[in-house]
Amino acid sequence: MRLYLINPSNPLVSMVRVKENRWNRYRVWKPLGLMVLAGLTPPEWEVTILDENRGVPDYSAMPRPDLLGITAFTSQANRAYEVASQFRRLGVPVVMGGIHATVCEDEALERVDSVVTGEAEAVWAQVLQDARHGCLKRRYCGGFADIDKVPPARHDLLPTGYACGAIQTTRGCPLNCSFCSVATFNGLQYRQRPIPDVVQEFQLIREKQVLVVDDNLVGTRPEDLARAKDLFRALIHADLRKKWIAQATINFADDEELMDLAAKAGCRGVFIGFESPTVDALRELGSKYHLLKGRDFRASVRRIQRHSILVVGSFIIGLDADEALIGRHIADVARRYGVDYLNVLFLTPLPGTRLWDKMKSEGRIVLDGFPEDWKYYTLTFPVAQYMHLSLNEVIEEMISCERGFYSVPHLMRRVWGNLWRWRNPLITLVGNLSYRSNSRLAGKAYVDFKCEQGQRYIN
Ligand code: B12
Ligand code: SF4
Repeated sequence: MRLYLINPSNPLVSMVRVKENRWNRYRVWKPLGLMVLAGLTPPEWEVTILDENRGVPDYSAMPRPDLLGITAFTSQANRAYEVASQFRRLGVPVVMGGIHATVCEDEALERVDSVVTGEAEAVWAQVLQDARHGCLKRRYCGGFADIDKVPPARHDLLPTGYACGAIQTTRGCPLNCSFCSVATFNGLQYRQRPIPDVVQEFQLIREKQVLVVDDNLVGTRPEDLARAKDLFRALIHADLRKKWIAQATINFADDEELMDLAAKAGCRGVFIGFESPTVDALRELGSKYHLLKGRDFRASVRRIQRHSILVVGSFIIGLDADEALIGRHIADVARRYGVDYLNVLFLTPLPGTRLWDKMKSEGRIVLDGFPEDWKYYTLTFPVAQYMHLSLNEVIEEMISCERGFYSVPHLMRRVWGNLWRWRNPLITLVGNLSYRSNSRLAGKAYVDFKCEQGQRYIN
C-alpha cells in the first residue's frame, strides 16, 4: 500500500522563496505533523512525505498512491484543495487533517473524501484500515491525544534540504489569546510528553539544529517550570550536542536556573510574543495581559541574553487600540527592549478563534471569499478592516516598523553589540539580513496586494 503525505505550499509565504533568498534555507521548517503521522503508520504502508515548500513535484510522473493524506494551515488550504482535486481525478482517495480541516470541517468535506479533525494519534490506524478496505468514513474525530502515546516522528524521512530538525515536547496552552488557534486545536490543558520519550526522539534527529515547536516550552505554573528544568537536565545528561530554538512566554526570564539549564541543554534562541507596546492593546488579548503587564522587558531580555540565548520579539499591528505611528512605536520599543530580531504580523482573524467571532459579528473581515482568500491568511497581509487604520495606513505602519528596526545602522549596531559580547554575532547578522530581505519582498507583495484587493476595503 502506498501512502503520500503532502504539505502544500503557499507562494505568498515569503519564507518559502528559497531560490530568491538563500538565507531562507534557515526558515523552511519540516512539516512535523506529517512526520508524526508517518510515525503512526504501520509498516505495510510505504510512506512518502512531499513538502511543496521545497518545490512542487510533478505528481503525474509519480506512481499512483493508494491513499493521499494532506495537511494544511489555513493559509495553505487553497493549495491543499487544488492538490486534492488533482489526485481525486485519478481516483485516489484523499484524507485531509490538521488545523484548517479541523476548524473548517464542512468546507474541507466538500473537497476531499474524508476529514480527520483534531490530533490524529487516536484515529489514524482506523483511517488506514478503512482506506485499505475501501470504506473510508467521511469524518474521524481525533480530539486531544493521550500525550503519552505520541510516537516519535519519522525523522528518517525528509533527511536533506532543511537547516533544522523539529520536535514537539508539549501540547496545548491555557492562556487562550484572542487571536490564537492553539487553545481550540490543542486545548487549554498544557500536556507534557514523558521526558524519556523526548530525549529518545531528540536522538533520532539528524540535524545539529532543531526547532522545538511547542507553543510554550516552559509553561507558566511552578510545576511546568519544574518539568522544563527536568527536561533540560535530561538533555544535558544525554549530551546530544544539538542547538535548538523554542517558543516561550516572558516568564522564562524570571528563573536564572531555568535559563542556565536551557542554555546548557543547547538552547540558542527563544521566540517571545510581546504582542503590543501599549497596555490598552494588551488588554484585548485576554489572560496573557496579566503575564505581560507592568514588566521591565528590557531587563528580562537582557537576563535571557546573558545566557547567550538570542531573543526574537513578536508584535502585532492592527489591534483595536492601534493608531497612527504604531509601526514606529513598535520598532522603537523593540530596540529599547534589545531584542535580536523583530517579527511583526498583522492582526488576523483565524477561523476558530475569539477574534474571528468578534470581527465576523462586526462585519470587519474583508477578505472573505473562501476558500480562495485563505491564501492571504499568512499574517503578512491585512485581511480585515482595522479600527483606526485604513488599508494604506496599516500597510504603511508595517513598512515603517520593519524599516525602523532593520535599517542598516540599527542592524549593524545589534551585530556589533553581539560581537562585542561574543553572543552569536554571525547568527544575529544572518537572521537580521534574512528578515530585512523578507521585509523588502513584502514591500513588493503589498503593491500587488493593493492593486488586486484594494477596492474591497473602505478607506
Ligand atoms: C511549527 C509551526 C510553524 C512552522 C511550520 C512548520 C510546518 N509544518 O511547515 C513555521 C514557523 C514555518 C510556521 C509558519 C506559519 N504558521 Co505556524 N505553527 C507552528 C506550530 C507552533 C506547531 C506546528 C507543529 O509542528 N505541531 C506539531 C504537530 C505534531 O502537530 P500538527 O501539525 O497539528 O499535526 C497533528 C494534527 O494536526 C494532525 N494532522 C496534521 N496534518 C494532518 C494530515 C492528515 C492527513 C491527518 C489525518 C492528520 C493531520 O496529526 C498530527 C498529529 O496529531 C503551530 C502551533 C500548534 N500548536 O499547532 C503554529 C500554527 C500552526 N501556525 C500558524 C500560523 C498562522 C502560521 C503562519 C500562517 C503565520 C506565521 N507567520 O506564523 C505561517 C504560515 C506557514 C505556511 N506554510 O503557510 C497557526 C495556524 C492557524 C491556522 N488556522 O492556520 C498556528 C496554529 C499557531 C497559532 N498561534 O494559531 N508555523
Ligand atoms: S500564549 Fe501563545 S500559544 Fe498560548 S494562546 Fe497566546 S499566542 Fe497562543
